Amino acid sequence: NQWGLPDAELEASEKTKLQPPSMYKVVLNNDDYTPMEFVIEVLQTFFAMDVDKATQVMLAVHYEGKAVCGVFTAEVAETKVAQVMMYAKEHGHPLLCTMEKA
Ligand code: NFA
Repeated sequence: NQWGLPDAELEASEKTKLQPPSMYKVVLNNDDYTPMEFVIEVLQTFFAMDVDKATQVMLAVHYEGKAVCGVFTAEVAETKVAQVMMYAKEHGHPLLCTMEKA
């Protein structure tokens, strides 16, 4: 530890300092049916991308199978996934959005 003391002599507070939150990648997965324009709209709407960035990410998903849309804390990542899945379902598209630990 930073004090050069045995761990047993550290104050409890030294071991219970708040850790940074775990971060999660939100991932879009390719499919054969969702229109490219719809994926671009999703990336602009839920991930604040401009049309050029959204097009790049959409094409990365299309050609590579999946791509990361952003990295967020667990609660934000869960919300993004739920919003994208609900939006796709509402529009009748099978687009799949998932999250994985960063
Ligand atoms: N592969 C889809 C198509 O050719 C486009 C797509 C891109 C779907 C990214 C899902 C994610 N219409």
